[in-house]
Amino acid sequence: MINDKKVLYSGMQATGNLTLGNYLGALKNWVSLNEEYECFFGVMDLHSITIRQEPASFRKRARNLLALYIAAGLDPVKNCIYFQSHVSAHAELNWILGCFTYMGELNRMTQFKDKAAKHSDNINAGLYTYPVLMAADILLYQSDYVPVGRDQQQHLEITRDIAQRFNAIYGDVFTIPEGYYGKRGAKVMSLQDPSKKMSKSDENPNGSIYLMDDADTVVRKCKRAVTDSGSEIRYSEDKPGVSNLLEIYSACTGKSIEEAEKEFDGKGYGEFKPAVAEAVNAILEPMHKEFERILQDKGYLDSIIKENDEKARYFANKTLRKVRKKVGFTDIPR
Ligand code: ATP
Ligand code: LTN
Repeated sequence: MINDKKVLYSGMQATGNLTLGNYLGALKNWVSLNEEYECFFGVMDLHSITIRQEPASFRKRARNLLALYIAAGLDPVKNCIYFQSHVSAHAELNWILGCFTYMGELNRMTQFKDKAAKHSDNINAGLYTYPVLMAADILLYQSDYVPVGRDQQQHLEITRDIAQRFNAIYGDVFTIPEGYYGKRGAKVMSLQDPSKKMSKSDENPNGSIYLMDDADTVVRKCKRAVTDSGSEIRYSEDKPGVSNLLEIYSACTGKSIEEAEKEFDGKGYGEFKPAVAEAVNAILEPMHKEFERILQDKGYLDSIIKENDEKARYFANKTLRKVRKKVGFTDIPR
């Protein structure tokens, strides 16, 4: 607990450009959580280098991601938004927890298997121990809740196992975190293959709407989105393309799926697709303006980064000191 509130922790990697899926499925839903929880949202740049990054564009992308958190509505005073690599406690606890994690456990991680297959030229140890660092992220802040998508649930499970193992040896050191499954965010599928989720690492850029896409690009991508046989605008399992567009329309306008179906009853794709694009642009345009404003004010962004890094360090170091003591490291003379 911090300030009588339970702690909630999440973050995104600074790999690739964020998509509408990341926004509607995660970011948008984070915005109001600080009313109930003490929230930490990291830019997970340590995790990002498990895949090779080009330094100049990586530096820019990580800073842009933090600015995008703010532009999407995360208040940097009410939430702690910070860079993982600025808080060295993450790397330190990662090492310690690595000594409490079994290779057998890591061998079962499906994300490692997927990523190793995808990046067969660079199967590095960081990719393998990725879940240990994620456990360190979560446990450092004594987090109660972690909003994660289905693909990260296995990592949350191993985090709980590591924490319970550590507590069983040393007493109550870590809060055991739980998944946060509050208001369900929309699941957005690829515009080119609605059986796949929209993803920032998709090779086909037409499948994803990026948060930084300009209005014309959004219109073009929506127009090109694959649809299904028949011309009816109806939500159904046998119409994955149209259902996905309806889901996007509903999430962007706040209208229910039923309301949206009624609105387009008897109308064709010629009217529906531009309306979807317009709804998406109504979300993206103000976000772009805010993003530019934040990035241009370097002094403002730097001061936010400093304050939030400081806050993250304070809580992280508190836990790390406790862990060091429990494990039996010698005191650092002051
Ligand atoms: P990558 O392609 O690099 O694996 P990604 O786009 O799948 O990335 P993640 O970084 O894995 O995204 O996820 C960040 C957050 O966004 C997670 O909380 C995840 O659940 C959410 N998210 C990602 N894609 C979608 C989607 N298509 N629909 C809804 N939520 C999504
Ligand atoms: N692995 C996550 C990003 C991530 C994270 C975390 C999420 C790193 N550390 C701690 C929640 C809590 C991803 O790729 N979505």
